[in-house]
Amino acid sequence: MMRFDDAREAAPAFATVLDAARHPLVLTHINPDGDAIGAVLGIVHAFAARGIAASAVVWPVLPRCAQVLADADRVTRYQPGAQLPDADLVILVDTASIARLGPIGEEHRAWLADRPMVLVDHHATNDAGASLNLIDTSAASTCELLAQLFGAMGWTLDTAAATALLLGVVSDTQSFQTTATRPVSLRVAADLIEGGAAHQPVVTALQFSLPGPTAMLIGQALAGLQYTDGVAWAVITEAMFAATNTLPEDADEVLAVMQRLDGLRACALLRAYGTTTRLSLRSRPPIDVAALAVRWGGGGHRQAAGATLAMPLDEAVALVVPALRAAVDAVGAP
Ligand SMILES: [Mn+2]
Repeated sequence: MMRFDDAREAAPAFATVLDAARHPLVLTHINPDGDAIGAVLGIVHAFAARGIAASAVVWPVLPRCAQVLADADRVTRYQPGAQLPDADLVILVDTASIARLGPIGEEHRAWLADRPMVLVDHHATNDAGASLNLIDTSAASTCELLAQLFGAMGWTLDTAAATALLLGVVSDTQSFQTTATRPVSLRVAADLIEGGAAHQPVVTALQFSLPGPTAMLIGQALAGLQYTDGVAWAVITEAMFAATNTLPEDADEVLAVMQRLDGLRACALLRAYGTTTRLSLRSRPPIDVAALAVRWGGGGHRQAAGATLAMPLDEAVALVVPALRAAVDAVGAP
């Protein structure tokens, strides 16, 4: 097992493994976001330019912003019980552990363990379970890391690959606003745009494409917003999703508004997901919400983390809100 935390240092080892792959399979975490799908398609296009057809499987669906990316419709949406495409190398991106693969990981644990696996990620809670790992927790996105890695490996990126990576860089930094954003995040974006990445379609896909139903979901969820002394929380019930005809990923837009609250220190969005509750946590430094998420079997970054709780919404609220309040109080006054 090899682990690197710097793309340049990792490049020779990655070049050896990626150059030898003939049937790579790219996987990412459940409910892939812009960074995850940008990384998946960035890799698929980088291989395609070298004459290698990589396959990619996600679960359950691609995020809406992926529509702007070439060949997004060729990413397979996993059906529980299905086989995975034959592969001589598994490439795991933006994923902290096999458990974060959801049913793909649960149903193919032995198959995955039998194959060489490389991993590129920036999550602080990554368990480095692959044979070759690049985990740079200071990277603002996995796509930023991949752009550095491909550059150091000497792989040239075409417009399709560069656009996919740019989507990940811009979305995971929330347009270069997150605390994780660093000078290299902007340099990587500049290089990608210089290399042909389609900047305006990415911006339109991420910033100017809010669907009407999602706006209504924001209204319903925020009508119940609770906000006192720097701690905010809100819930999304299955009834709200049904009434507005929205999807779980639309909840991210609710969080985006909550994060703008004046004086916010930490916030939680809890949404019903069948018999479980999906929890998303956000904070401003120095509040560490990854530590909280880990307590409930989740993970993430210090300022953005999540977990899936095996309990209904009301029980999850009773568990999470006091714990979030305690975490904020433990840090003391801002
Ligand atoms: Mn990411």
